[in-house]
Amino acid sequence: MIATPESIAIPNLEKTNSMSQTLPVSRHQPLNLPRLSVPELKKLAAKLRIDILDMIYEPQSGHPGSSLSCIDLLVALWFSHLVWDPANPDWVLRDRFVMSKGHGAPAYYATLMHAGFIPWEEKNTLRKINSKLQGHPASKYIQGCDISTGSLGQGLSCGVGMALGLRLDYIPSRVVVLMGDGECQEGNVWEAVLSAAHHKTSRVTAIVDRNRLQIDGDTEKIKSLGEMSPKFAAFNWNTIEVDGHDFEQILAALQQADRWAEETNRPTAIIANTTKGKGVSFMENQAGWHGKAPNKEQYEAARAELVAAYDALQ
Ligand SMILES: Cc1ncc(C[n+]2csc(CCOP(=O)(O)OP(=O)(O)O)c2C)c(N)n1
Ligand SMILES: [Mg+2]
Repeated sequence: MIATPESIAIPNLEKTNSMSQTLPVSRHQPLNLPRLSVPELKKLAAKLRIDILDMIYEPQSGHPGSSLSCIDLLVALWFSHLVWDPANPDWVLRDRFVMSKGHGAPAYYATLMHAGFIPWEEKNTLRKINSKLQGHPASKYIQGCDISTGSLGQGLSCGVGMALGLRLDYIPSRVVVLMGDGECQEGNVWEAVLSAAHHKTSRVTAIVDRNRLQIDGDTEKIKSLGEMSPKFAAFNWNTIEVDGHDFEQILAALQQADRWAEETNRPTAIIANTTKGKGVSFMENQAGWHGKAPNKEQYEAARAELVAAYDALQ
């Protein structure tokens, strides 16, 4: 499936919102907003995987497993779904994005570098003193970043609050929140899930990076999350499960979330089944690579794999 501008659903502004208020604000899709086809998205994600590895190797610090797990989701979101203005990061009608799993910052920064919000010259400054690229995203320093994150469990509450604020201002923007699965063991997440359903914030979409690993191992052994879709459904959310590395599936789910936002009063949870460390064979499904930098030998081996995968897409 090739995503064209026409295929990108923007909430219907003529309709009423879930509080039965007429939405008077209209918005256009900025002309220079990058919208990539699926082959282009695949290639971009393969390229950004290399940038993530480089970024973490340089300071010998960061979260490779977590970043490689979610980069396909971020690329699909930013370059085929979210509406934003490359020339104006603060455009009031932009969609809002919350990187609730803030430790995946290298993936987020690589995405925002490609979006043009962070200069590529800053790539080698991750986690360095006085760098804007802190270990976790700080909205004060990062253009295109709507809220600082890193303390797990809080992002969905922020996203629901944003949606309520947007509604008060009659702004029809969508709010997308990306969470880790281990993060969903935080009680705050489920308070936010309740709030979103109660307040009928149907334009909120929560994506769970369901890689089944957290910092110390298997989520199911540490505190079982079980089947996540029925849990969200029981809280009155729409739910959909996808392969979080399959762009067709990710984009179809996001388009479904848009339809549901107009047709139902419920927010949507996308459970994205992913592989932690995706793309580097010795990092895949290994909790030990959650937050550890590779040494020189490991870096060279990992980079060779990622470059080969990128070249194969040429
Ligand atoms: C409130 C809070 N507690 C602990 C941490 C430390 N921490 C950082 S990442 C992480 C594990 C997260 O696992 P998961 O949500 O599954 O993320 P992913 O697998 O995508 O890395 C923990 C415990 C934190 N950032 N915030
Ligand atoms: Mg996880």
